[in-house]
Amino acid sequence: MVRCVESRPKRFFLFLGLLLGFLLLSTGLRADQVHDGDVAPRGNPDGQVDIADALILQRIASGLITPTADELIHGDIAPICNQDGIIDVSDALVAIRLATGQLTLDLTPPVITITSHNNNDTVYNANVTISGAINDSTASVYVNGTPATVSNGTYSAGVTLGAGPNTIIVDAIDTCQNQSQLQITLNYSTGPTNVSGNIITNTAWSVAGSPYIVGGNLTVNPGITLTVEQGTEVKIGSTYGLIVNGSLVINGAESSPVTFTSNAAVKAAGDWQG
Ligand SMILES: [Ca+2]
Ligand SMILES: [Ca+2]
Repeated sequence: MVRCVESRPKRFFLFLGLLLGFLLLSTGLRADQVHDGDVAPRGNPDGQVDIADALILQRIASGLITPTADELIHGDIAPICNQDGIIDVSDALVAIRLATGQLTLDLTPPVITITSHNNNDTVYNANVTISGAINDSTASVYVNGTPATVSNGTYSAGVTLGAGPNTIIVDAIDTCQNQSQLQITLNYSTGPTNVSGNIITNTAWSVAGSPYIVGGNLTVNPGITLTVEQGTEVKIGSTYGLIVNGSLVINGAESSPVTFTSNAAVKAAGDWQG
């Protein structure tokens, strides 16, 4: 006799899916985690705070009902801008002030820009100053975790780069804990790097040494691979050529291409021989 046995992993994932669905339905979970006071109608909050929200918070504060995980986040609105993780009578009182228009909460993240550099820029000095605009005078700005100087709607901070690509993260956080973040990549090059003659071992050129100035005929020997990584610039001097007897691999990306140009001050077609 052959018995058909359902596999355990399948049953486990079915159980997990049902449990998750039940939890989402029973708690009315929203994707956001905003301390806005919107808890009513229960299980289906309507995007506004009125007296119904204050009443639910009052019942939670009195122990008459148990808050869901979602209500614990959205209902925790006191102390203002400095939530304490519990819902008590002060949260209900803030909700009443919101419902009656005596108070509005700052739920808007600060807007920041980076104006000193563009994403994927190449710089030739390890020390750079990152700067830009910040629209909220109460906000603190951090560049790679270091506090920036904020003044008259602008911020700036010094950063020391390592050779090659560097991730720059700018965080802004206002006094109500609203946050925003920007991220760019800056390439620090120790170049220019002068190259000529024969390449006799597998070699990679990257933005860390860019631009590569070809100052004489350059030959990639048989069996040898020259890899040119994304963002690298190669400048080939007048009348010189790149002769590939081995392999040439170009790893350009759309956002960070590899460029081959003439090294002549005034560039003309046929300056260099491919
Ligand atoms: Ca509501
Ligand atoms: Ca609270």
